[in-house]
Amino acid sequence: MLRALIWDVDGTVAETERDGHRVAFNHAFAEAGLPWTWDVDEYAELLEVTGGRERILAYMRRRSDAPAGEAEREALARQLHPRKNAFYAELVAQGGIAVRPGVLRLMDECRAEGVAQAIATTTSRANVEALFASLLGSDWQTRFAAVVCAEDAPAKKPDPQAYRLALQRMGVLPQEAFALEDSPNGLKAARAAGIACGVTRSAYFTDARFEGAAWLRNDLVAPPPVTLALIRSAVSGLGG
Ligand code: XBP
Ligand code: MG
Repeated sequence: MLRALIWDVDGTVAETERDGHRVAFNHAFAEAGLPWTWDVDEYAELLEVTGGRERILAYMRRRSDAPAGEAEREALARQLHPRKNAFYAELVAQGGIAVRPGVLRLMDECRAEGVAQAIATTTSRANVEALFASLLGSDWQTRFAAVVCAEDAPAKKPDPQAYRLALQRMGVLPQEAFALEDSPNGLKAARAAGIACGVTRSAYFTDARFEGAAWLRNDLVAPPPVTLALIRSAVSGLGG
């Protein structure tokens, strides 16, 4: 029986990576006087590392103009990352990021049918707050039984920690839940927690392989639209 739907955020709820996080990282680099710019193509590679601070650290390893010592790099990443998140929040508050098609309809359907909802993301809490306040209004938290962010689950996807914590906080078993993801790392995380997972491809993962997905689509609206009935049939088909 389906009791809970667990949402990934970046790429799944909105196209945040290309138009939000990437742009915000570049603002933070410029503000710090660093000649670093992440273009749309390079950011595709950088996304293999989940977590903004971790992504900055991975990038520094390939830059000859980055600080040489590990401790200095860590300190610089810790300085840049909150500034990046502040720029991201500004951009989102200005309405710079639109919700992906079908997301709000499916969220409303869950609420109407008493299916609990949770968020399991590797992004910072401040980013989730900024994005959902902009998309759903200031009372957005009332829609979710659990909101698990990077601060709660420091082991980033593909580690299943965020999903396990979301299940635990809701008191739901893996076979009673369904996850929605857009990335191979997100899918791996959900599957490693024992949760069936549907994938809507986002801009950066159009050609990625998604082995083990319950279904794979370009979005939640392409006919037939993803409804709770469709998700329920995927869960029961998997023996859940
Ligand atoms: C997205 C991420 C995040 C964002 C940046 O994960 O990997 O790191 O790119 O956010 P998900 P932070 O799709 O699971 O939400 O800078 O806050 O890490
Ligand atoms: Mg994602």
